[in-house]
Amino acid sequence: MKPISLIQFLIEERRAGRVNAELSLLIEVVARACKRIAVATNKGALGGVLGNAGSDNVQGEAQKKLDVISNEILLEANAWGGHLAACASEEMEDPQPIPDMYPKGNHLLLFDPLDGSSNIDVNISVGTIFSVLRCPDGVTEPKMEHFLQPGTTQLAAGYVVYGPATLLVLSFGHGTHEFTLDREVGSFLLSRRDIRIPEETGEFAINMSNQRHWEAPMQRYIGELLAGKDGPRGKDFNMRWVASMVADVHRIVTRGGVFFYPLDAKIKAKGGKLRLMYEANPMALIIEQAGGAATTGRERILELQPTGLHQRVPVFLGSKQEVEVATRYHLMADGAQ
Ligand code: P6P
Repeated sequence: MKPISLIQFLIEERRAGRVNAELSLLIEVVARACKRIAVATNKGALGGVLGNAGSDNVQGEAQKKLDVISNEILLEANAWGGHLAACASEEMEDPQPIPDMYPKGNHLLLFDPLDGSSNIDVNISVGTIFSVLRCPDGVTEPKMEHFLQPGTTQLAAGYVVYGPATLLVLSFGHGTHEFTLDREVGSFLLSRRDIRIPEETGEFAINMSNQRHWEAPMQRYIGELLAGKDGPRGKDFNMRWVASMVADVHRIVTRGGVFFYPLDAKIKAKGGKLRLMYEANPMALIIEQAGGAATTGRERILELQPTGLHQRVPVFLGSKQEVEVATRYHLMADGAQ
């Protein structure tokens, strides 16, 4: 049987009362914009879009040309649709209001337009991460504080991974589902419904080069994984690190695993490396809706009360059992202090 398209899926969800018309149209617009980003990334060197843009983003990171292009594609696609009150992006200091000439909607869209962009020039998978919040009633000119809602209030979260295939993974809080882009037709087709992440795993993802900077409980936990079957865990573990969150998370969504970007002495002052509002929160909803867990090593990510649009947090996510073990080690160490 031919898989259903994203649009058919969205109509089903609307009929089931799990999504309203405005939100489903917003997701269609975002998915269409990501198809354009896929075309741009797939051009590689032929598109004249590799390399640095010669500017820095709000994080002080050198922007790739494709960062800027992807950001513009998402802003332009969402300006006229009438579903949004404002957008926020990793690439922009402040929220972007919808231009006055267009109708405004009741949603706020946050995104990392091209996560992992440092991998573009070496042709490793990158992705777009997005999160949808409700715009507070009566707010027509959303300010930053209107975006600072806990991850549990997200109406939708998703990512698109631009890899050998272009895949959209999406959750409205009623399961996590995967769509594969059929390039010949130009449609996203449902490839996995109600994904379940195995609770146990033998695979972890972390940037080991930071090991000497980790907190003691992280040293202990990873040390036990590395000890393998002769150690306290009694089994061998494999390791992966793509350094593209969307690619690492998608591997976990596909076959299980656990991903860590813990606090370390280098980044402790900043609160972590990954951003809460448009990386950790959307990924946490997707992972939890697939039966996994997502914490900061101490707290459930989705329950954090945000304090800033570009706030950074530690991220432990993936197969529930391993996230729980690593989190327990941190809480025990805190309790011992
Ligand atoms: P590191 C990419 O820059 C990113 O924000 C995530 O996509 C990725 O998981 C992480 O940073 C990689 O960080 O320190 O290994 O380069």
